[in-house]
Amino acid sequence: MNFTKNSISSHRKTLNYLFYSIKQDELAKFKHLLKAAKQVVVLSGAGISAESGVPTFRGPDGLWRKLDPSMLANPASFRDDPGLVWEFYHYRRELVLRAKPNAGHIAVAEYEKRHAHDKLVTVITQNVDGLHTQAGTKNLIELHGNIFKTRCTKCNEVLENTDSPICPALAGTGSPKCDKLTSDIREKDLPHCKKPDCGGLLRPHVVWFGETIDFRLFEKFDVVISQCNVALVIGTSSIVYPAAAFPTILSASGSIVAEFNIEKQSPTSRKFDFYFQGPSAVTLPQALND
Ligand code: BV8
Ligand code: ZN
Repeated sequence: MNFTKNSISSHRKTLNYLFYSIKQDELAKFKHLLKAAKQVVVLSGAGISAESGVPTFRGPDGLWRKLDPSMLANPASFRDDPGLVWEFYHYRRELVLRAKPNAGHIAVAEYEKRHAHDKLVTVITQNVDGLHTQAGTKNLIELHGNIFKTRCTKCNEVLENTDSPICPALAGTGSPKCDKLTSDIREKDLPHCKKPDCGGLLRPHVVWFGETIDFRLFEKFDVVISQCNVALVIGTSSIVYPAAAFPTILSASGSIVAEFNIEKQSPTSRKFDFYFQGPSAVTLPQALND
């Protein structure tokens, strides 16, 4: 069997993936602390959905049409070219509609369910893909909204919407490989509010850059963060605020903080109590399987 260089390296990656296991002594210490915890916070970012095939924002597969997502996830771009922004979201909706929660999402949801009688587990996600809900997580805060909800720009009505496509004009559009940086879709062909006295243009019900998080969530955060004993920070580059500040605030308020990330950690960059390197679909089941 002639192994080419590629097949060897992908073979090694698979083996590595299969036999990846966290440093057992660190894991034992973490699990001991987690066992005693009454309030657990899970803060997740795009990395937890990577193994479900959902591109991360800043990973190698993260860019869309050479545009930084933050150039699309903002109100000014929507004002200037709503068709282009809707193509971006149509692409992601269609991709996520085909995605399934992975072992990481499921480990978190099953941990919450198994400890319903003795711990309060709160999941705060930056993700808008709805995969935590699909995995069964109940106590969930979708900090940045959800791409399967629309909000009317005129009457502010928020509705669930999993239509595929969300409107005929978007069918077959949104390919990330196409090099067009504008859209030909006319605004009148984009999704509009069905209320007879409204008809306003719909937007995805997500928080764009430059928009504030729902202030009602902050009161909830104060309680959750002040009472947290152990926090798991999963698959986030901690670049986007205010979520990026949460791990430091949690640590400062006395919580044990464990990071789960695929990146190798440089010795100096360790900021919190634990760092478990690896794909979260592998590391989370090991960390939460009590
Ligand atoms: C706010 C929804 C008050 C949309 C998102 C200038 C003007 C205006 C605002 C600002 C400004 N400068 C700074 C700001 C604040 C701004 C901000 O933080 N900007 C950053 C870029 C510096 N924040 C805001 O605007 C927020 N609002 O501050 O309001 C305000 C208002 C006006 C002016 C000032 C302040 C609102 C931010 C919300 C933006 N919306 N999403 C959509 O999704 O379309 S954020 C977007 O990024 C996603 O939600 C995503 O989750 C989030 C963060 O990214 P990550 O989740 O961390 O993902 P990333 O790809 O970066 O990293 C993935 C990680 O996973 C990596 O570490 C990787 O190693 C790891 N990984 C990969 N694979 C795996 C893995 N780990 C484990 N296993 C694997 N298999
Ligand atoms: Zn409306």
